[in-house]
Amino acid sequence: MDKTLKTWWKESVIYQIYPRSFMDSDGDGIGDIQGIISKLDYLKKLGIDIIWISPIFDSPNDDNGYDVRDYCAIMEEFGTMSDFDEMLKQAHKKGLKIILDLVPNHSSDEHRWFQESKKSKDNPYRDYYIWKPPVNGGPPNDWISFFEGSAWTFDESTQEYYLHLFTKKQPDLNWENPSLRQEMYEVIRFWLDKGVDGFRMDVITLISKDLSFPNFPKNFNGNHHIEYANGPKIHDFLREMHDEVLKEYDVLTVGEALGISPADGPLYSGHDRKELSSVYHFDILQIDRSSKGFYHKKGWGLPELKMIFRRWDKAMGERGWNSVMLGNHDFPRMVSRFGNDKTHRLESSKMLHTLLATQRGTPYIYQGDEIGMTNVAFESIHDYDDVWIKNTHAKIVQEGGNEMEFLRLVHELSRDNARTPMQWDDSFYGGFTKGIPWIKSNPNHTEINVKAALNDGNSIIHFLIQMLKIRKENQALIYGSYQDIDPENEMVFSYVRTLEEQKVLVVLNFTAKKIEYKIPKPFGSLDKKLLIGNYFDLEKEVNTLQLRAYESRVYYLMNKVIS
Ligand code: TEU
Repeated sequence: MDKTLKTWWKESVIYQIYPRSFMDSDGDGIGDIQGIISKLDYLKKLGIDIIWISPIFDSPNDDNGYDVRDYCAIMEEFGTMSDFDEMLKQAHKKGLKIILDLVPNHSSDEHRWFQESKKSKDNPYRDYYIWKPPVNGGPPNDWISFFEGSAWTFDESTQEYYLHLFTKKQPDLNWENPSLRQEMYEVIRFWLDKGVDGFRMDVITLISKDLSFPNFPKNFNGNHHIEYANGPKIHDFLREMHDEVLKEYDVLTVGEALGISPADGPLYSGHDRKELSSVYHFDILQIDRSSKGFYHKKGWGLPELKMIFRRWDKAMGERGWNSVMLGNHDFPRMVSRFGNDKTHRLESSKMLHTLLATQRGTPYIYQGDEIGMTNVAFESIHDYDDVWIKNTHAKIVQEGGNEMEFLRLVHELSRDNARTPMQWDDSFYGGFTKGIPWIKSNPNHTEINVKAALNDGNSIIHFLIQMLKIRKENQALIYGSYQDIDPENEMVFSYVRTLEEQKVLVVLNFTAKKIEYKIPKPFGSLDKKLLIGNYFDLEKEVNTLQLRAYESRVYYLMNKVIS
């Protein structure tokens, strides 16, 4: 490989913190910055390198911080700017980097800009947002919000509609306006000058709009994110952002890339493009959802999952850079969705962590996945907090739909599955708070918690620490090319990573069944050394493996044929 393409952030592992649910230091039931500081040593011990913190900016919390009121102030519930400075300093001292979650597509309707913007049509800030006159007495087009209802809200005082692709408290910013863009670059500069190590950029693919604001096409299949994403000026805006500010800093920028295809990936993250470092796509995150929407399931199989990994690797290869994740604060728990949280929580969690650590791309560990936290099933819809759940529920009630069925879908599919408090120990609320948490804890904290995991040599945490060490020690797992060696197999995922003379073979049983697995030629006949597996009692096996439920093995392949 081209050595000039090596960077620190390709070699790093990212840990995502959802600050509201991570650790509460002052007993108000809401996680905070001092809480994060108290856990930095723990994070260091895991072997992660970069912490991505979901938004910590001043916000009225209509969408838990993804509705920013002031981009350069800290949310009061989370602490102060001096808490932030202390967190950054301490993290850096321990060799950990921090990236913030910038929300450039929309602000809160309580942001000073929007307050001004809605005052009058000739206000200097009017054009910071997207305002349109009514069409035939109704909204300008048929666009719908991700969180239910029209994407347009009528403002009585100026008699125009404003666009919000998310809630009506999240008006979309108008990136066509050069002053708005400069303000956003100043925000970026403000944080980079403080020393932050980069940004995750929220729905960055949506910032450029089709200025003709067309209705959905006739054959619209419900995938509105594809209609909204990748607007005509997206790459101009990103390049300008890079030239105006990012290029002066050695930072990681990762775009949340809703609605893009593999072919678009390298346009955003190509090393020669001067836009972003990396992106994360939704093809895996939404593999179980139909185009009808977030609460509509579709079946999927292992060959489809493999195909997505293959396609994205092929498109990005060395040219762009992938982000590898199986969950975050917007999706159910990794083990409940891709593994088995009933009978094989430990084994399947370890197997999934193996997948994350051995694909080509920067791995992301979502808080709590290091102990195999699971989905939750609250009894009442009123125990849930997510604005998406609330809006969908309100619509179902209004339309006289099936509320029980919706609650069942929420148990399985909702975002709040990933937002219950971090489970630190077996005490009240999992040791997350001394007060009452903002959202109920998962009752299984008595059994699944960090304290218990650290005390158990066979836990997911200890496996993960080992796995991440092995990733660091084997450059093939970072920079090596990727070859899926058994694409059609419906039960076993096996692939080889190759870097010059180094070859690493990964074999993952995605089922609870015992499988006799013949490693495809020519890899089966190479002598191999086991680097890590999620079962202890490994037999010396040759080219046919007896895989147990959710078994994972990572082998170093020798250049010596044994059979
Ligand atoms: O997510 C984008 C987004 O649309 C997700 O909410 C959603 O999970 C996806 O559409 C699945 O279909 C980002 C943030 O991560 C999310 O938390 C915010 O709510 C959203 O943007 C708005 O800022």
